[in-house]
Amino acid sequence: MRTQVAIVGAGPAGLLLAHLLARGGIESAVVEIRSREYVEHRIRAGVLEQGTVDLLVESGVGERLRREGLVHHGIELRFGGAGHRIDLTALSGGRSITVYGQQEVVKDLIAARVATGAPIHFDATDVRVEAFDTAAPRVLFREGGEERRIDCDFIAGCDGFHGICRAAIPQGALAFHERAYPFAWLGILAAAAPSRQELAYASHDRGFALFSMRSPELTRLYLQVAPDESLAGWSDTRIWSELHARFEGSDRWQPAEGPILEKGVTGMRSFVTEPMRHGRLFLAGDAAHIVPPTGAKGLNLAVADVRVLAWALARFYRKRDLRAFDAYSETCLKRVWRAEHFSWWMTAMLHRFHGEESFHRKLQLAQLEYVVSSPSAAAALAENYVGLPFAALPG
Ligand code: FAS
Ligand code: PHB
Repeated sequence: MRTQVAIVGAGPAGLLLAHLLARGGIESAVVEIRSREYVEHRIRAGVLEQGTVDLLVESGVGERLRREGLVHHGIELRFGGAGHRIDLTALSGGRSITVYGQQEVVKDLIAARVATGAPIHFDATDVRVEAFDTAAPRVLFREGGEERRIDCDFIAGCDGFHGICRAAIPQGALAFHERAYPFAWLGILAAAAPSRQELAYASHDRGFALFSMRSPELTRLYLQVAPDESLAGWSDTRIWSELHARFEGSDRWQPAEGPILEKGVTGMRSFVTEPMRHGRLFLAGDAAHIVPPTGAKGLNLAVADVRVLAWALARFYRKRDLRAFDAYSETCLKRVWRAEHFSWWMTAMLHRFHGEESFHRKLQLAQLEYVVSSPSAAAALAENYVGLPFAALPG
């Protein structure tokens, strides 16, 4: 097969890139190792930045998002037995977040892709990327027992942290910057009507907890647990009991309980690959970087990356201008490092570092007190949380 851009991975990065390219008249083919059913039901992120929502709506895939997404203008930080609202919209010049599950974004993007009839290969196996340091790169894979080959001009590595594209780049060509955290998140999806309108982040002596939601019927909750925590030790009763303990406060608010539909443990890491390009292979999204989910940045960074990549590819096909590709990695990494810092900062401020001396916990509480009492400190959190404006891209 022949196409202009071969995209490895049908997560938010790969699917949105395919969609943006198609709107610019650029052909692509998407190769995905999982089934359509699997990727459309993988529960992950839940918070969309203002810029992400604007881009999805402007590019014609935001109709259901506008209808079903929950627009939020604030979050609450809970510590020391009290809740403190951060007015995101007032502090960020009118910007907001929208709660809309990542799997819903994926469904909308796959529906848009399928409607165009453009190729998307699910259930691929043995995916390989080759010759991306030449002008004739290619993607090889097996589909239905048949060997397949896509000849293309460029390859977009959108295959996530555990994909093959980053690993295909020759040793020594990339630099990695990473940090591991001494905890993980145990996440649950509960069939319970959210008992509050906005998200609540709790920093309790017992550990961090997060209250979020997916719809008027579904509550999403997270608990800080040990980095190698096994779900086996967490009965539904123990989960609810720990959540109630960590959300305790003088307002007596508590998450409503309900049948737990899904449980999972997600490790926490910060990771950045530099540069995000090698020859005609471009890395985007989790294939290039990972953030701890505390700042709700992972999915939004993937969107920001492919917005720049789609722009660079459009400039090439419109003007045969290769210089835009030179700007890709540098432009993306500016936003990536801002989001890496914010995600690390939120994580360091809100989680319990068991084993740390009492001085560390006192510093955390002092910082939380400052953030909720100083308008400028709260504004710094708000503008990062709703998402800073996208980088300007020359026409
Ligand atoms: P993705 O990982 O979403 O997509 C990569 C795709 O490539 C997948 O469909 C995969 O099947 C496919 N693939 C892998 N190897 C391949 C190969 N060899 N060939 C072809 N395809 C291949 N972010 C938040 O903001 N908030 C959260 O609460 C949150 N929770 C998360 C929970 C978990 C368990 C994980 C793993 C991540 C979470 N994230 C969260 C981050 C997450 O949302 C990512 O940032 C987001 O999925 C990034 O999108 P992509 O870059 O498209 O990568
Ligand atoms: C979620 O709803 O899944 C969510 C919300 C905020 C975060 C992380 C995850 O910081």
